[in-house]
Formats: sequence, structure tokens, C-alpha cells
Amino acid sequence: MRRHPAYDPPEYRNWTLDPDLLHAARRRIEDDPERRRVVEALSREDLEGLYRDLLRTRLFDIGLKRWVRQGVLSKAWLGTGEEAVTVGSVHALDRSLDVVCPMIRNAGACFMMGMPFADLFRGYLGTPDSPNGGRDLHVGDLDRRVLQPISHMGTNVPVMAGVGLAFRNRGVPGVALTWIGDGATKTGECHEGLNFAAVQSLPVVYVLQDNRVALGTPAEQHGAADLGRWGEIYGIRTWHADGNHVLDTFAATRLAADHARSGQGPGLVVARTFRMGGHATHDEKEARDTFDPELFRSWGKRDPIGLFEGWLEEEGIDATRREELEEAAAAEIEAAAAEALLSREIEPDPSLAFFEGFSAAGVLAPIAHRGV
Ligand SMILES: Cc1ncc(C[n+]2csc(CCOP(=O)(O)OP(=O)(O)O)c2C)c(N)n1
Ligand SMILES: [Mg+2]
Repeated sequence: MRRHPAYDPPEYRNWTLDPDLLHAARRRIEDDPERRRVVEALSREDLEGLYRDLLRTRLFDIGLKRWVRQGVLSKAWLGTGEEAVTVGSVHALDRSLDVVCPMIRNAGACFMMGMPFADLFRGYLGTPDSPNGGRDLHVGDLDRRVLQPISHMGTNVPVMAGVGLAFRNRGVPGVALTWIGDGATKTGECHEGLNFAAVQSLPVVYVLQDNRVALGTPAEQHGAADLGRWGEIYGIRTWHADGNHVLDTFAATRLAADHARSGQGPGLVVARTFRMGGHATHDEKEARDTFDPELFRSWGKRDPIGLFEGWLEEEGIDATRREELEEAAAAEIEAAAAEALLSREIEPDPSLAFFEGFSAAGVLAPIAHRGV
């Protein structure tokens, strides 16, 4: 993809493909018969779809970062370098049936489930026409099977166990999927939710997005030194994934989702990755000061988009076709950002200041009428 020197991490600016990394990515799929079967079933259209969504996820983040630089926003939470975790796992789902609850670093899941980009930008702007009326930058849309998270880490884990329970009780063959940060693994809610999902054998997929940091605390210091065998504690079947390899995350999540959908209980995908920036745009320097520069260097070589371009080249999806897809994605995001900015003209309804809480029936109605 075209690099964006003003917004990209320095490691991405003059990015070139390391053939050894591409070779290792191939081996990872080819040496595992189950993953190989899942990846070989992908059509050219599917591969282009994965690429398009990687680009859209990166370009959406760049759009937000530009707004921060321009003073439109005070900060933004980005997923730079972690895009393949979100894109691979959402593509592994049945998007007409399954429900996701994306954390802030998984914002790409919202548009992959069908939410308009302009609405995601409006969520950040807090305009009255944003999906939650401007109340929170976390957004969702139950009609599009996206459950809006709250800011409190770990709370999505039991909530999605509840969605899985609803699926089972109503005889709907859906899967509930959410992501868990390495830091969030330390919350009580996370523990309770995983335990409940496991003992009830619920159709839930948890994707552990292990970027080895929580805010400014490295995983070794917050007590998550090795999460590789974490699922065993709960008796949850685990698939390990290279979180910078979109096809590996896709294949691992598809296997976990098949397992959960067939009634065998929850699945855990442990995806190792790295945050190529700060917790948000305000502390990028702190992240650079916290981590060994070698980590940025080695993970920078593993840009999930660049690596997948190497794969696509070998599949005959050449630079000309990739540029077409990129131009379309960039135009789409550009138009959505411009559209969302217009929403700043809308006067908020003063009665929103006296908001008295949701009625339970109101919140549950959209999911109830879909038989979830
Ligand atoms: C219960 C709770 N405690 C603290 C916070 C403040 N907080 C927000 S994000 C974050 C770190 C999250 O780390 P991790 O789960 O690894 O996710 P990442 O940001 O790395 O994607 C913290 C401590 C919070 N939102 N909720
Ligand atoms: Mg983390």
C-alpha cells in the first residue's frame, strides 16, 4: 500500500518485504492440515475482501490520526499493526448470524459487520446522530449484530457468554465473539465470564489479542508473562495464531468458531501481536521509551498489510489490482470523514441532558426481534 510518512510508524515508511517472513507465513499454514484446508477453500474474491478490510482498517485509523493533528479530536485509539487480528477473526464468522462485541482496538469489526464508516467517525465526534446519540465513543448497532462495549475492560467477556447462552436457549446456531486484551485478562469479570462460558459449554469465541502491553505497562509487569496455556485453566480449547498473519488468524478463528457452533463449548484464539504506537495517540513517545527499540524494529518488519501483499502477489493478485482496491478504500473513507464532519452542525436536543436511563425492553428489543 501507499505509505503515509506523516502518520505511519517510522518502521512502515520505507517498508520492504523480508522473503524469510513470507516463507514462514506460508509454512505456518501449509504445515497444519486443518488450517491449510480452511485457507485453500478461500476464493480470489475472499482474499481481496481480506485485503480490502485490512486497508480500510488502517486508513480509518489514519483518518482519525489526521483529525487529531488537525485539532478535530483530542486523541484516538488506534490498532496500527494489529489489524490482522480483527480482520481475520471477523472474516471467519457467519456475519448474518453471529454477534461481535469489539473493543476500541477492534473498531474495524464495526464496518466489517456493516456499520457505515461515517457513523464510526460520528462516534468519535460525539454528534447527536452518532449511533448512541453522542453519549460515548464506543459504538455498536444490534441490528448489524455489533454489541456496543463499555469502557470497562473485561466486562465484554461475561456479556458475550450471555449472548452465547441466548443463542443456545433459543436454538439459534450463532456464535458470539469478542476480543480480550492481555491486560483485561486480569479482571474479575474476565475470569467469571470465561468460567461461565466453559462450564455451560456456550457457543462463544474469545480472541485474546496479546499485544504484550496494558496502557504503559508491559505484560511481564502486569502479570501476564505467558498466556499461551491460559485457556487450559478453564478447560477451553485453544488455537494459537500469529496475529500479524491475517490468514492464520482467520483460520484459527474459523476452527474455534466451528468448534463452538457445533456445541463443543467455547473456543479461545491466542493471537500474538504488537502495538506499533501508544495506548492512544497521546502517548506514542511513552511507548517508544517503554519498549526496547528492537521490538519495534522486528514487529515493524511484520506489518500485516505488507506481509499479506507478498502473499497476494504469489496468488496472482498483482500491484495494479491492489492499487485499485486501495484507491476505492481511500475514497470511501475520505467521503465518510467529510460526511461525518457535517454532523457537527446538528444542534443536540436539550432533553438529552436529562437522560434517565434505558428501559430494559428498549435495549433488548432489537436483539429479541431477531430471535437471538
Ligand atoms: C476495569 C478497567 N480498569 C482500568 C481501565 C483503564 N484502562 C483502559 S485500557 C487499559 C489497558 C488495556 O490493556 P489490554 O487489555 O492489554 O488492551 P490493549 O489496550 O493493549 O489493547 C486500562 C488499564 C479500564 N478501562 N477498565
Ligand atoms: Mg494489551
